[in-house]
This record gives sequence, C-alpha cells and structure tokens, in this order.
Amino acid sequence: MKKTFNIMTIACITGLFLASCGNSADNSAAQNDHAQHEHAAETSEPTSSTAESPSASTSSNTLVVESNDQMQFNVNELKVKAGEPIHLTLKHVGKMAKEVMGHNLVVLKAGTDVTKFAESAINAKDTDYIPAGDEVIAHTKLIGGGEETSIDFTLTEAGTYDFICSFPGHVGIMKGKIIAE
Ligand SMILES: [Cu+2]
Repeated sequence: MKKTFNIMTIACITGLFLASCGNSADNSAAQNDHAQHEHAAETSEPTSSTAESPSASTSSNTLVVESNDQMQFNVNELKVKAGEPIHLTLKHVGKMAKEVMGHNLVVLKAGTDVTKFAESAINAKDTDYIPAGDEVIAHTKLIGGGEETSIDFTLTEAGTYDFICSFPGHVGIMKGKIIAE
C-alpha cells in the first residue's frame, strides 16, 4: 500500500510538475510571442510610415468613393495633393435606380454655403441636380445602383473643400471634406 501510495504521489507530483512546467512554458512562450509582436509593431511603425509617405503622395490623388442604397458615402474625408491632377471614381454599390437613389459627387469651392447650394440643386433636375453658378469645381454625373463614373480635376490651392451628393435630400448625410495639402 505504502509503495503504491508513493508511486501515485510521485506520479501526481510529477504530473503537477509537468503540468505547471508545461503551463509556465506556454505562458512564457505566449509572453515572448506577445513581446515579439509588440516589438515588431514598435519597430515596424516608423519604417512603414517612412516607406508609405512617398507612395501616399503619389497615390492619394487617385480616389475611389462608394455610395449605396442607404444614402451614404463610404468616406467623409479625402486627402489629396494640391496642384496635382486628381482622378476620382464614384461607385454606386447599391441596386436602386438613379431616379430614386441617384448619387453624384460634387466638389465645391472653398467657402461655399453648402446648405444654400443644395437647396438650389433641388430645382436643377434637368441638369442632374447641378445648379447654374460658379460654386462647383468638379462633379460626377448622377448614377444609379451598379454604376460607376470617374472625373479628373485639380485642386490648385491647398485648403479644405466640401463634397456632397446634390440629389434632393441627400446632402444631410452624403457630405464630406477634401483636404488638399
Ligand atoms: Cu445621393
């Protein structure tokens, strides 16, 4: 009996030891892993930001904005390089027709009264809700679900420009800023 007890005790202790040893090994491995990830994140951050800066300056003027059946743009802030050509693509990823859920993207001159502009756009159905005037720097055509359209323009001066969808009732949600630097 005593011998059996001893063996069991030894087995038990060994088991505990192994278990605890295994646990601590796992923990330290996990901690090492974690530490390595943190370290990697710390070291990679400055490297990637310096690596991204040149490519960001060349690619930021190629913009893709999505719009949908929920009356939304997928972005509300775009950053571009002033004085360089911008290629902007507007996609309508929804299914609804442009007569009911049409979208465009209108870039307005800095300082434009957006609310006033949108009000006058309501009466400009014949020109796809682009009213006469000099507030518009560039605008896409009006599109419906499944369509996409592109425009090219340049923001010659650094500044912050409003962009909106001028379809009646959409400006409240469908608006954002283009920051030209
Ligand atoms: Cu719209």
